[in-house]
Amino acid sequence: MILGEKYDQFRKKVQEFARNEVAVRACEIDAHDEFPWDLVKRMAELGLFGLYVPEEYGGAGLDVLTYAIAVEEVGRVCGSTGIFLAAHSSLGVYPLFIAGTEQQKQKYLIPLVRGEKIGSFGLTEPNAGSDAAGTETTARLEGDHYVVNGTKRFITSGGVADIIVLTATKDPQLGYGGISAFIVEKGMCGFSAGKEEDKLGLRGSITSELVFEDCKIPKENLLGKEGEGFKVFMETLDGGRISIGALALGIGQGALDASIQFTREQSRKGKPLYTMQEIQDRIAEMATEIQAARHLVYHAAQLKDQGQPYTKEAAMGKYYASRVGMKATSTAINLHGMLGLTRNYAVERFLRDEKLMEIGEGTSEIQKIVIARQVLGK
Ligand code: COS
Repeated sequence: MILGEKYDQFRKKVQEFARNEVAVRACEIDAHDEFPWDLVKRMAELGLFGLYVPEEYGGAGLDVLTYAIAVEEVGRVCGSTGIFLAAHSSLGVYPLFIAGTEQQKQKYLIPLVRGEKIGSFGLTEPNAGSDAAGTETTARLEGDHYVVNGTKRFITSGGVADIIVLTATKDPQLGYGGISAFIVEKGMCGFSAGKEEDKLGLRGSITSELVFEDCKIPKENLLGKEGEGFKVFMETLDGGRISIGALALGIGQGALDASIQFTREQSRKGKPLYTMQEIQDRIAEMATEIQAARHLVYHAAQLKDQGQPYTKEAAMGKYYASRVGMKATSTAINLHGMLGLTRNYAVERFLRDEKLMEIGEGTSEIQKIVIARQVLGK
C-alpha cells in the first residue's frame, strides 16, 4: 500500500521499538499477567499517546492513520501492550479531546497525552453491554456535585486508571437522552476499582469493575452538555473501532510473521515446509486477507483524517480485521502442528489475544448492525 515516506519512516521507528523492546517482553507479560508499566513509560517517551492530538495539548500533531500504524506495529508483537495503547489513546484521550472544555483539556487531556496519567472509559455495565443506551448508573445533581451510583464492568485499564470518562444517566427511563458523560479522578470519594477479570488473552491488560457508591463528582467535571453523553461515547467508539481494527490486523500480521518464520525453518522428509504447495496456499490466503483488512482500516482512518463520515468504514474495518485475524491465528497454529499449542511459540498467544477483537468496543454482531443501518438506512 502506498502511503508515502512520512508514514513509512514512522512505521520503521515504531517497528524498531516493538522489535527491540516490546517483543522481548511479550511472552513474560502474558505468562505472568504483568501490566507493562515499563512499556507504558517508553510509549509515553516516544510520544505514542497523542499522535493525532495537536501540539498545543502535548500531542504530536499528526493524524489517525499514523496512530493506526502505531497500534498495528505494537500489536504485531504484543497484544497486551497494543490494547493499552489503543484504549488509552482512543477511549481515555479522545472523549476529552472532542468534548472537553479548555479548562478540562488543560487539567486532564494534557497529562493523558504525555502519559503522566492513565486514562480509561467507563461505559459497559453488568446489564448494559451491547445496549449502550441501557446505562443504569445514575448521576443526581446535588448543589455543586453530581452524586453517582452504579457499577461498570470489563473496563480496560480500569484498575490502574487515574482519569476515567464515565457515562451515567439522570434516569434510566429516559434512554439515551438521559445519559451524560463525566470525568472521574482516582481517589474521588465513593469511587473504587472492583475485581479484576481473569481473561483468556490480553493477560497483561487490566480489565476491572468500577464501583461508584454515592461518589461525589464536581459539577465542572461534566463532559459535554447534560444529556449528550451517549453521542460523545458513540463518536468515541467510532474512533476506537479504527484502533481495534488496527490491533486485530497487527495480531493477524504477527501470526503470519511467525508462520513464515516457522515454515522457512522446518522441513518434512528433507523438504522445507515453505516449498510445499499446501503450505503456500494457506500463507497466501492469510497474507491476502490481512492486506485487505489493512486497506479497510487505513481507509477508515483516512476518512476520519479528512473530516468525512467514517462510522460505517470503522465498523467494517474492525469486523473484517478481527474475522480474518481469528482465521489467521488459527491457521498459524495449524501450520505449527502440536508445537503451535505450546507456550514455546507465540501463535497460541496471538489466537487468545485476537479473540477480544471480535468482542471489545462492540461485538462483530454490533458492527454488522452499524454497517447494515448505514447501508440500508435505519
Ligand atoms: N455517532 C454520533 N451519534 C450517534 C452515533 C455515532 N456513531 N450512533 C448513534 N448516534 C446517535 C443517533 O444519531 C441518535 O441521536 P438522534 O436521535 O439525535 O439522531 C442517538 O445516538 C441514538 O442512536 P440509536 O437510536 O442508533 O441508538 P441505539 O440505542 O439503537 O444503539 C448501537 C445503537 C447498537 C449502535 C449502540 O448501542 C452501540 O454501538 N452499541 C455497542 C456499544 C459498544 O460498543 N460497547 C462496547 C464498549 S467497549 S469500550
